[in-house]
Parts: sequence; C-alpha cells; structure tokens
Amino acid sequence: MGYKVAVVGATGNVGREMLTILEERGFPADEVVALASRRSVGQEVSYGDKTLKVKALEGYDFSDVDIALMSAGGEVSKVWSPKIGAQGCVVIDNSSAWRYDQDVPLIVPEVNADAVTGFAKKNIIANPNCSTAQLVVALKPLHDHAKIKRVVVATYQSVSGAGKEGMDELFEQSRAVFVADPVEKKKFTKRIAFNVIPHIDVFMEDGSTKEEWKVMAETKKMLDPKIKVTCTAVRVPVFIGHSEAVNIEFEKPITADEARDILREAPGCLVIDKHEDGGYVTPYESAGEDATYISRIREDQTIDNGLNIWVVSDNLRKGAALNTVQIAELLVNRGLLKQRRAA
Ligand code: 11C
Repeated sequence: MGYKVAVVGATGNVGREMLTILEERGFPADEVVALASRRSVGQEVSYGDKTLKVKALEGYDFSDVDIALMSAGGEVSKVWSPKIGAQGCVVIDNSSAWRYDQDVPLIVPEVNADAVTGFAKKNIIANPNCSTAQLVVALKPLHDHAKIKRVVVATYQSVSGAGKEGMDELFEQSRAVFVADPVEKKKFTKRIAFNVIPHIDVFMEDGSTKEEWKVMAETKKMLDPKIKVTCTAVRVPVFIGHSEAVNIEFEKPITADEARDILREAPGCLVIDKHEDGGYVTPYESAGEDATYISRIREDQTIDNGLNIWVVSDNLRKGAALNTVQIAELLVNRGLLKQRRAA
C-alpha cells in the first residue's frame, strides 16, 4: 500500500510541476489530492494521465494524509502548515515561511539529507529558495574538497520565479513591443521585456533585497554558517531557468581541472564545460530538466584559491517541485514516514 499525498496550491506553476514530478518519478502514492484556495475549487489539474478536481484547503481533513507538498505562498503556509502538521501529516513547504525556524529542517537532499530527521518537532520541512537550491548543489562537493571561505554570486532569474503572472507579463510586454502597443507593468516594477531588473522581493534596511538575503541565510543554514555569502539578484527576460555567475574563494588550493572532476561525480550536477562556442549551458536548455548544470569552470587569478563557475537549473524543478518530491522520497527511503491508514 502506498501513501496518501496532498498537493496544496495545486493550480500554481510549482503545484502543477509537483504533480507532474510525483507521477514521473513513480512516487509510491496510492492517492493524490489536489488542494487550493476556495476560488480554485472545481478547476482540473493533471496527474499523469489522470485529471484531478481541485478541492478546498479550508476544512480539508488531513488525518489520513501522510504527506502534504505545499506551494501556496508564505501567508497560507504560516497559518496552515502547523494545523496540518498537528494532524500528524508531514508538510514539505516551498515557501519562505519556515526556512529560518530552528525547529524546521531546510533540506536539499544532495547537500544535507541527514538533517531531515529534525522535522519531528513541528512535522514541517522547508524547501529552499530556487536560487539557493541550485547554488548549494554546486557548492557542496567543492566545499567538501577545499573548504569555501567566501562566495560572491550574481543571479539571472527567470520570470517564472514570480509565478504565472510574471510569465504572462514577459509575454504580454514582448508582444506589445513588437506591435507597438503601450507596454503595461503589473507584476514587475520596471519593464521586463528586453530589459533586466536588479530587484527581486522586498528591500531590506541595509539596501539588499530579501532574495539576496535568502541566498545568504539559506546557504549558511544548509552548508556551513562560516561561509561568507554576498549576492546580487537580478530578474531577466527568460521564461524558465535561473542562472548564476559564482565566484568562490577557498581555504585550500583547488584547480579548475580538479573542480571539474569533482563536479562530474557529484550528485545532481552535470558538467558541460567545453572551451568553445556553445560549450556551456543556458537557461533555455535547462527548462524541463532535473540537473544543476555547471559550465565556465575557471580559476580566478585575482585571488588565492579562487574559482569562477556558471550554474544553471530549472527553477520550477530543482528550485522547487523536484526538490520537494526528493525530500518526500528521502522520508520514504529512510523509513521516516509512517503510513497512517490500516492496510
Ligand atoms: C524568484 N526565487 O525567482 C524567487 C521565487 O522564497 O521561495 C521563490 C521565492 C521563495 O522570484
């Protein structure tokens, strides 16, 4: 007998992707329910070749649900995750609501799988921000080899990170530019079509944005609190796939060839790094794929023990839905998830 899984926020970009990935990877579910806010009730979503009718989150009885994959935003998660957890169902939450809570593990299975056991206090596990997930997958094997001191990262983040509205805005603005219609802004504060915007999430007191802060705080929580991280997060006119230009300073020497060999063997990583035209990965090619792609691996001659790398991944998959399903698989494979219904 398999598990009963609820996908909460099933009509959003990430919720739909969660359903696709659960089916694609053959997650041992014998029942999957799609939940969302009242206004989405009755909508249909796909789960493999099945169609699920969306039910209301409010009032749903989780007492026989084994696992809830949540992608309904921080405000919904703050209210609902503890209520669902209190009913004995393990919540894996994709929002930022619980990531920085000491009693909630923040997990990327390739990086800190052993920390998952900490979920029992609240029955909540957090999934990181998409730009952090792909970053730590690439950094972890290098950190294990040569100990990272400092990371300087510039992100190039696709509009799907801002949800369907972000994707619609890029499409609509691009169309408007081509037909010489007025370009309207709704989701982003500046025009995104044929432009880049150095602003994701709200501004903090020190002038950073919350997105930049998340990359720093989450990398420290999952990888090593001693690593110094600074980030500039930028929205770019790409539909799917986040890219990152990453400068890394290590304590111990490491050559580009060594880094390439280490990353080739590392879980979740795929090195495409030929020193020729097109010998690297762009976000367009990462869309729909599971890997964290690493290209442009080279030594930084301006510092001791420095490397530059280019990291690209599908933000809706490794950055969100895939990582969430991998956490669910981790719970199953380690026997941490108890089936709640009689066989
Ligand atoms: C973006 N990284 O690209 C954001 C989306 O904290 O889970 C995910 C925000 C989060 O806009």
